[in-house]
Amino acid sequence: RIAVTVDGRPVSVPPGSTVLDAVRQAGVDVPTLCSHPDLLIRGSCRLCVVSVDGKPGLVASCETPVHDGMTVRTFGADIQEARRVSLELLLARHPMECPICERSGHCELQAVAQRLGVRAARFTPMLLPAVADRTSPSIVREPARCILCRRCVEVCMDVQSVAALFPAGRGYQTHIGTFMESGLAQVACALCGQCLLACPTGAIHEVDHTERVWQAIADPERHVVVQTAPAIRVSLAEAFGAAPGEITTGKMVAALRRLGFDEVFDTNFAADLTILEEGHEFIGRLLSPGQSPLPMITSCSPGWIKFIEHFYPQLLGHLSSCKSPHEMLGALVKTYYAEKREMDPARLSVVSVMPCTAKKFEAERPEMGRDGMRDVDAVLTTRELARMIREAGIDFASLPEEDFDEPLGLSTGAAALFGATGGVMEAALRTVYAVVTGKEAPPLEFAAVRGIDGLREAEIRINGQAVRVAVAHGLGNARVLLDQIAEGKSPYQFIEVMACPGGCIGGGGQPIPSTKEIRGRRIRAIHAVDESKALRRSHENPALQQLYREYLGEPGSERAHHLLHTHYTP
Ligand code: HC0
Repeated sequence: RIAVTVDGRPVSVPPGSTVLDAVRQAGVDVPTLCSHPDLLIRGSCRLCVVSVDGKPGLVASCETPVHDGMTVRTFGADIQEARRVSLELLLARHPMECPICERSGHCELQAVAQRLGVRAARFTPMLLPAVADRTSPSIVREPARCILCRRCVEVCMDVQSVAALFPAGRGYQTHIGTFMESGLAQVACALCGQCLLACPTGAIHEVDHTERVWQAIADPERHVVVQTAPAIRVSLAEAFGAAPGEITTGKMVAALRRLGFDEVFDTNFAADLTILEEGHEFIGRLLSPGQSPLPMITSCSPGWIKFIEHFYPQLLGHLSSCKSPHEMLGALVKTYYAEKREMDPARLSVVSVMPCTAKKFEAERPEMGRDGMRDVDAVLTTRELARMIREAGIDFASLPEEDFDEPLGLSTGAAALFGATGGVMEAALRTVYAVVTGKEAPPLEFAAVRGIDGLREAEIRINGQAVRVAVAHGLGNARVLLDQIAEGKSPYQFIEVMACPGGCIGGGGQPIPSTKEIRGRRIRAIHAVDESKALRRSHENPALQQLYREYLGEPGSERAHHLLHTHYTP
């Protein structure tokens, strides 16, 4: 280990550490706007400057390696002044529109300005004449609010391997650009929103659907049904100050009723339904290999779908034909549920609360609806729901626990798993194994597909046949598996891909911050939800069995295909 002295206190850090690591080890919190625990960014914002014995001037601690015997000073008039100048230069090109900015109150720039005691703008404002990009159905970019930290570039390029965003221009004209300065809707962007999670300010945010949801709720002619994704119940409370991983399913349902939704359903019900449809499809492909290509790949993560459409359109046939669960639930609300309640489906609005920005895009895809009717009418992110709860003056922490409505609110532990990487695979294996072997006590937990490694694989023996499966989360990892398929070298029969690191619990619509450590806590909560359920295999869901008896017939039936499946074409 390397011995360093920070403000007179000795610390030791592993070789390869930076001065910033050593300073933090000493318990000192230096300000920074570009450093991020999941990303490798060095020296963009210059706020973390410190003095190091033997080096002239001040150095950015995040990009300076430690050496044995180094002595560091983290505070003093010179350091204070340097940090303030750097910050004020950033503020000189930043629009002061905090009261109307989505990130106000939890903006890192705002927090640092408060912390450094900056009260006046010393430098003449020189705002870039930047125009907001509102072309995409999911994400808005407001370049005027950008502080050029490059976190979005790093996550888009190195984690997601998409490279939709990159630095462009020189000097004062430097900005984060896109190919030919086009709108996000015109470039190869997966709309996963990881850039948005990484952004320290309000320069990237979701397209707001709260206004259209308020209007639907206020309209006495409309019957407004809401559904919540598996990941919301383990993260929503973070927006109200709770620790990551707190499970607040009952309070979430209670809050939605108080907001005025007429019916509160659970996307988890449709996750169970997805397992029956997708499991059936997989067994079919496995037993008649010539008909549809193997490996079959999950199709529920819309950022992933957009990625494969842009970068590997020749492999679209590998996708399962299943729509994603919230689209399935929307389709059922406007058919099965409308018939049961004798309601005109045109009077129904379906609102999905999702941890995902790409779901806004997915809901508008032409494939997701029929007879001129959308399956889903609005998609709120976890953050947007939290804003609505706050706007309505609801004290989230003191809400009682309430249950979802019947019949589309009942779900198993398998469905809960969908929210975490590996969860769809594990849920599918539970049902596929039980159906194929007919065993009474098939295995419940498939540990090999759990975990946080970007790529995981397992071999499961079902009735003597080896089934090789793989799981990828984060699009850079998905690319590895796709390259194998493209080269004809994939050893797998079934692959799960989720666009976002950690799966949906790490989605672009989740509370910020959303770091690796926080994602780990949310994943543990997802597993706890699974373990708390009396029923843990999707095919055991009695409401689902009733749906098949009353309406759909068999998995893969003609009606199931009409409502629940789709095809993506290049
Ligand atoms: Fe997911 Fe979903 S699990 S995509 O990851 O499959 O967003 O949470 O709602 O639809 O169920 C996201 C999360 C969902 C869907 C489900 C799937």
